[in-house]
Amino acid sequence: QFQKPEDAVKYRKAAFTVMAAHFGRVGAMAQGKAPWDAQAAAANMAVVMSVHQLPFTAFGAGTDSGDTRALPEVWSKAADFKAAADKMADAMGKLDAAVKTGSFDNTKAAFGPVGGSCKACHDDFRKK
Ligand code: ASC
Repeated sequence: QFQKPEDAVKYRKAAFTVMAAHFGRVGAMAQGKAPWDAQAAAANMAVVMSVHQLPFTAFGAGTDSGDTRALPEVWSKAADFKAAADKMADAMGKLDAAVKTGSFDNTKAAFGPVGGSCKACHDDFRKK
């Protein structure tokens, strides 16, 4: 899938970067730091939904060194890493559904669990 390990590292970081940019725009609204705009939230959420699973295709064997903050636990506790990604995907699906209702309150309520799932994975699987 990737020619060289460093290509995989670059790819997953790029995917996380795009995801964080668009998730962050939804988050700013959900947290009251930006005005609620249901259409903008939906547009940003559509990008998030199309990219949030991509990084996890790029943590293959041999991609544990170089320019990465991934901890060895990504590979040594692969089942836990997958469970953490699945938890995020599940929370993300719920946030997407909430955003699609057009309701700020629904979005606000569904946002927290996603942020928590990001943080949980960073705490366990990413260098500080
Ligand atoms: C974000 C983002 C993350 C998470 C994390 C939640 O918006 O880019 O990595 O939320 O900060 O704790």
